[in-house]
Amino acid sequence: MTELERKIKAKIPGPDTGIEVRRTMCDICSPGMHCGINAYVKDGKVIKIEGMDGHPVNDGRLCTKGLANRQYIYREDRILTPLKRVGRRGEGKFRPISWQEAYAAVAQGLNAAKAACGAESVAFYSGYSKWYRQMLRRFAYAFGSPNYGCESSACYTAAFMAWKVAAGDQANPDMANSDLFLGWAFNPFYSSYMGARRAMQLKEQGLKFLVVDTRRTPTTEKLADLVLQPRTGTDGALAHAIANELIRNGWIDRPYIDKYVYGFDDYAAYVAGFNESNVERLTGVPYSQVQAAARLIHENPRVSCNESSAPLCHHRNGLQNYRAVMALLAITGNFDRTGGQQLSPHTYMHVSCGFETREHQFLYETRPRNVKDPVGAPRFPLWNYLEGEMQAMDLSRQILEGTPYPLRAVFALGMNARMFPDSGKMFRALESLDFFVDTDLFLTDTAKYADIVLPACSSFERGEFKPYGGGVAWYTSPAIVPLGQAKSDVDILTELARFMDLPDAQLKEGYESFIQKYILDDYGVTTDQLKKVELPVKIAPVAVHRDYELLEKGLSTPTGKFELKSAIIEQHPEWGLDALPTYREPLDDADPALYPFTLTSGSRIPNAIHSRLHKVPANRSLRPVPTADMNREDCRALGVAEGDRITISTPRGSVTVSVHPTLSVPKGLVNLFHGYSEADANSLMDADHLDPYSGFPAYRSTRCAVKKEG
Ligand SMILES: Nc1nc2c(c(=O)[nH]1)N[C@H]1C(S)=C(S)[C@@H](COP(=O)(O)OP(=O)(O)OC[C@H]3O[C@@H](n4cnc5c(=O)[nH]c(N)nc54)[C@H](O)[C@@H]3O)O[C@H]1N2
Ligand SMILES: Nc1nc2c(c(=O)[nH]1)N[C@H]1C(S)=C(S)[C@@H](COP(=O)(O)OP(=O)(O)OC[C@H]3O[C@@H](n4cnc5c(=O)[nH]c(N)nc54)[C@H](O)[C@@H]3O)O[C@H]1N2
Ligand SMILES: [Mo]
Repeated sequence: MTELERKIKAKIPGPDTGIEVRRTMCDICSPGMHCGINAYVKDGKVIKIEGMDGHPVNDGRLCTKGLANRQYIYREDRILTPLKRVGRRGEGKFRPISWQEAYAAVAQGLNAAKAACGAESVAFYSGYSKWYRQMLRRFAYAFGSPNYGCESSACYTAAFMAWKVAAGDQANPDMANSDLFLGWAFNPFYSSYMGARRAMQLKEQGLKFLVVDTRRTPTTEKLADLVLQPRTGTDGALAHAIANELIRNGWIDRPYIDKYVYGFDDYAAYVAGFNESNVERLTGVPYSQVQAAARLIHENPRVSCNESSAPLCHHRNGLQNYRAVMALLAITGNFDRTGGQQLSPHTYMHVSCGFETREHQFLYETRPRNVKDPVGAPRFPLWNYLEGEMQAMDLSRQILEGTPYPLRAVFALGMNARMFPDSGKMFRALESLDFFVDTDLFLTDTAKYADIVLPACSSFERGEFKPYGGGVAWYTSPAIVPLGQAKSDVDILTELARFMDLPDAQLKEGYESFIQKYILDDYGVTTDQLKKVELPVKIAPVAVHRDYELLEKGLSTPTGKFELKSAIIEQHPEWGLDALPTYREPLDDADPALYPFTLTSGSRIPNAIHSRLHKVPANRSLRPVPTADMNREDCRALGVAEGDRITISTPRGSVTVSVHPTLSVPKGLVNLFHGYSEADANSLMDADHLDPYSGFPAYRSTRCAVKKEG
């Protein structure tokens, strides 16, 4: 081997090897992360990746998912051209067509639905990806439809709504200055590796952790000073019992409550009903542990809690449960305070950037007036009041039933029918549409139902604006040209808006113009400047927190106070919702004699995210077979051992998976990961087992039966 060959084999960059290091980022997980990546490119192909030193999120590190990027972007089922369906829906028979043909077919399909049933009969939907969502929403509005909606109908928004109800806007923990962190449904070791790292560092510096989880996890073992392990979805009852104990002992901040909190007396009277007489029966947690938790809160002056985007709220009582947890902060004077919970609104695409933007203006200035209410509005009035976009958990019902008005076409970016509760119902709904377009990197099972499939490109193949917390941002450049004829989602939306001549000049100017005019102009920065930076740079000053300043000024709640009792809900008795964070049992009405177990599905695993990484060989090899965790005693009673096959069933259907006997789940609970197509957890869920406050599905509390296979 020559010296040059050796250098090429070692992937050493340089003019002689023709290997160049280009800067890009991973967008496989949440927008709060999006780690920096050095992509080693030779002959237009990514041959190696590594974490980027100095990047504000990952500083040289990458997780199991980030390290998968090379295999992910070159997955075998990447779509390389626009496709037109030639077989039955779902069959997967397509023929390649040109972009011009594709745009013409999409324009015709969407306009035909509009002509027949009105613009509102077309729904615009986004899956988990978020970076293009402003453009998609504006596209929907330019088309004349109120029906923009997304995966956030099942992720994060319920928690966001709970904060809006209580405090007027999103609040985050000032963890670095806390004495005690309420890690309520908190396991960053699997869902946010950098979050876990930060938590470990803070623990070393003395931060205490009260961890509340239905399972034993790395967090309960490595971080917790005290662990409470309630039955799934009973967190509201548990939090109320802790509150009652705090109130009884006088361990509350009375002057703070008198000044800044609304509804305390009614709340105190309500939580008095959660006490030593019933809490163990309701939650499974012994009262002595409730007392220990209250004491821990009392002994630690500065307390904050995690944002729970999913597990706390994936129950039919989820939003109320989260309100019950945040109430603990309010009665101990820990809201709007250093080391407590601080208001930190999302200012750009679900990220609390710490600086103001005019994203909101871009999103709403063209919202059509005098149109019908979006999907889900009648069923989820609080959602509609606070969010004003479609609650997509009502999408399959409305498509199939046609009430209150028909939905005939769906234009989707990255739709995964398997993320919806009762995914079978969503597939039936897609089958019944007049017209369905899906845009994805891969020919997914959902895309196979589409009339037209458009090929999107990955974060390595596009440029995008990316701000991070702390007022820093950059604008990435493509590390490689898009595979085949794939395009970036925002270019697809812009070109289609132009093709259809939608009445929105700004939309037709494209994404970069939006970023320049609505985000960067206010700070005197240009997209070109941000494309040249090596690492995200500071573009805006970050507001400094001053204790109780916002409470003194008045929050944007109707009373200006932190509301334990929601004035918005009080003002709308017709919604049939409770103003106090009342508690109700989480489980569905299936017969416990037939369905004696409880299914919780979706606790994160480190190697995968939703539907994305199961087809990536390296990640798949880490967990090749869909598996459910069950308590060892339950396994013994069923006569099953490690790797045996079990069938989990509900009134909707059944899936067969391997079993993993463990002590990490309590007796009676079955823990199943979602996202596998061959064992679809959501085929077991009930599309109507939803939280009436948020519309969120009860992925984490569904009755089920388990039987041993042959
Ligand atoms: N049982 C159960 N179900 C759940 C949950 C649970 O806990 N339990 N969690 C819920 C939560 S919190 C979430 S966030 C959702 C996950 O939401 P999903 O939307 O199911 O998420 P993904 O499968 O990651 O992504 C959807 C699609 O987007 C495609 N995609 C990736 N990148 C791009 C891109 O740049 N452009 C385009 N156009 N497409 C792209 C992917 O290939 C994939 O097909 O699942 C929910 N479903
Ligand atoms: N590796 C990986 N990382 C991810 C994702 C992924 O799919 N894979 N998804 C991303 C997305 S979209 C989201 S929304 C976040 C979610 O992030 P997290 O909220 O951290 O995720 P989970 O692992 O679902 O839940 C955390 C813990 O809550 C516990 N839990 C479940 N139900 C209950 C309950 O009723 N009460 C209590 N007290 N605890 C409960 C679980 O046992 C789990 O240990 O993760 C993000 N990060
Ligand atoms: Mo999520």
